[in-house]
Amino acid sequence: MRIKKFTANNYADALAQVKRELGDEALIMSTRSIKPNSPLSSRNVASKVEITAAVEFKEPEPLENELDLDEANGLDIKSLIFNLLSESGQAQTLGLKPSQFETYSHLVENGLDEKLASKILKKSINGNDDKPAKEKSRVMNLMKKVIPFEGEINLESEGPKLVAFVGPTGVGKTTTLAKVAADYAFRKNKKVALVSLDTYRLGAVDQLQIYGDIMRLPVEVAGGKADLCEIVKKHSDKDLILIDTTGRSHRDKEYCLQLKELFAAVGEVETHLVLSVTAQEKLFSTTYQQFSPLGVDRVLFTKLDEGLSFGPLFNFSVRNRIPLSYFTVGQNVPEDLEVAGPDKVISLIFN
Ligand SMILES: Nc1nc2c(ncn2[C@@H]2O[C@H](COP(=O)(O)OP(=O)(O)OP(=O)(O)O)[C@@H](O)[C@H]2O)c(=O)[nH]1
Ligand SMILES: [Mg+2]
Repeated sequence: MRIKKFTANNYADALAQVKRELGDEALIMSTRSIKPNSPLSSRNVASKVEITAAVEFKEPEPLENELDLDEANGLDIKSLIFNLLSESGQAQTLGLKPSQFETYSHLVENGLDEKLASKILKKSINGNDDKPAKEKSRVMNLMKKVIPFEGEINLESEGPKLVAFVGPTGVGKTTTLAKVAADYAFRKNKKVALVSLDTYRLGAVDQLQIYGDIMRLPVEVAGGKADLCEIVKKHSDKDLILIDTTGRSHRDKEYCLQLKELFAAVGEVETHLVLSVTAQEKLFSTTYQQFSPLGVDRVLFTKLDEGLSFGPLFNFSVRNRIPLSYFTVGQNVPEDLEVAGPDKVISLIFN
C-alpha cells in the first residue's frame, strides 16, 4: 500500500492531485487545514489543506514524504487502516469513500465544520443504497434531519406573546423586527405593539418610531422594569408584542443580566438571538455565550444576501440545538424576510 500526503490551497486542488497521482481508487484517510505556523506571519497568509491518501500498489516508488507498508499476512491493510483511523475519532480522519470526497470538500469549503461534515458523510455510507448517484441526496437528507427549526412565531397560546430580539450591534434587529411586525399586522391581521428597550444609542428609538408610524402600530419605550410591566399591561389586548433591544458588544456581560431581570418582570419572553451571516463564525459562539443566561429560544440569521458561506449557520444551529426562526435576505422592509427551514439551509450550502 502506498500512502502519501498532498498539500494545496484548497480541498478541490488537493483532491485533483490525489486523483492525478494515485487514481480514482485512492482512499482518503485524513484531511486537515494547516494554519500558517508563525505567530508573526501576516493574517492574510491563507491556510493550506493537507490530504493523506492511500492506494494499493504493485511497484513501490521512492517519493518524498511517502510511507510504504508491506502487505501483512493476508490482512486487508486498506480496511485495517480505514478502521483504525476512523475509530481514532480524530478530527482529520475521514474514512470516506473516494466518491464521497467531492461532497466533503464542497461542504468544508462552504464553512461546514470538518468534524461535522465527516460525521454526516460517514453516516451516509451506512445507508443501504451504495449507488454514487444517490450519495449526495442521502447526505442532503441527513443534513436536513439534524437542522433544528421551529418556523415562524407561534401565537397559539393565550394573551399577548412577547418576543425579544437580542444580539450584537448592527446585525439587523430593528429592521427584522419591523419586517416581522408587518407580516403579523398586515398579512396575518394580528394586533401588534412594538417596544424599544433601546435607550442606549442615540436615534435608536426614532428608528423604531418611524417604522411604527409607517405601519400605524403603537411604539412604546421602556427604560426599566416598571415601564415594561406597565406597557405589557396596557397592551394586554394585543396578539404580539415585539421588543427591540440595544446592540451591545459581546464583552458587555452586565447588559445580559439587566435584560434577564427586565424579562423576568413580565413573565414569558421568547428570545430570538439575531446573528448576521457576514460576521465571523467565532462571534456566533461568543455572542451565544453572552446571551445564554437569558435563555435563547431561537436563532435568526440576517443578511443572507451578503453572505459568502453558509456552513457556519448550519454548524451553529446543529451544535447548539437552537431552532432557527427567520432568515433575512435584504434591507427591504417588509419583503426581505423568510421563515427559516432545512430546505433553505440545504439550498444555501449546496447551490
Ligand atoms: N444586506 C442586508 N442588510 C440588512 C439586512 N437586515 C438589516 N440590514 C441592514 O443592516 C443595518 C443595521 O440594521 P439595524 O436593524 O439598524 O440593526 P440593529 O441590530 O438594530 O443595530 P443596533 O440597534 O445598532 O444594534 C441597516 O443598514 C439595515 O438596513 C439584510 O437582511 N440584508
Ligand atoms: Mg436597533
